[in-house]
Amino acid sequence: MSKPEFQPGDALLLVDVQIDFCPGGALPIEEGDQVVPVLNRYIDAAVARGVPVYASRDWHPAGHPSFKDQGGPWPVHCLQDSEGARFHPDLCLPQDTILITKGTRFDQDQNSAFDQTGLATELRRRQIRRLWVGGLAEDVCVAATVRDALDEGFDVLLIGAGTRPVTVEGGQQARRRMSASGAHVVDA
Ligand code: VGL
Ligand code: ZN
Repeated sequence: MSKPEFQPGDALLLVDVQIDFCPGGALPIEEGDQVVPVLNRYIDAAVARGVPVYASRDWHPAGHPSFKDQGGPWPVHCLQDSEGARFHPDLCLPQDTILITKGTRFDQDQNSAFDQTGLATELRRRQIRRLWVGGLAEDVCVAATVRDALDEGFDVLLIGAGTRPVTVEGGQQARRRMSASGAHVVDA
């Protein structure tokens, strides 16, 4: 892996690196845990350069509309305060990580870390212009987050080795779409 070349105005955004999305979890993504050592290197470099670290978490109430038993597409996962909703234990988040909680609405899912969280406002307030994005899952919440980031006018660097999809085809399609929309894939 090459060393990330952070610039002033950069932030690191880690999407949903939670136990339930890793092997053994409630909605396991193949090799989901393998993003952790990769993202830890980015965290180290970010801390060394004073680059702020943001981490989103999927944080669902019981009976969430995205759950199969409610007619949604997914098994029950990332229940608020459950073990499976915790960040992966090996992810070395700095103490001053800025937490983005999403998926808490009773009436609709929020795949993107920008969806009704105020994240764009927060980033502009901190004069962030460019985001390094990694996490889970590439074809679901990472893709939605990258799309919204680009729509909000941020430059996006997708950390290729630091993300994994729910399905292989979904991941390929998501990466093509993110690239076509202007995201740059680094560390592929
Ligand atoms: C996610 C499926 C359901 C994700 C969240 O974080 O990518 N995927 N909820
Ligand atoms: Zn979810």
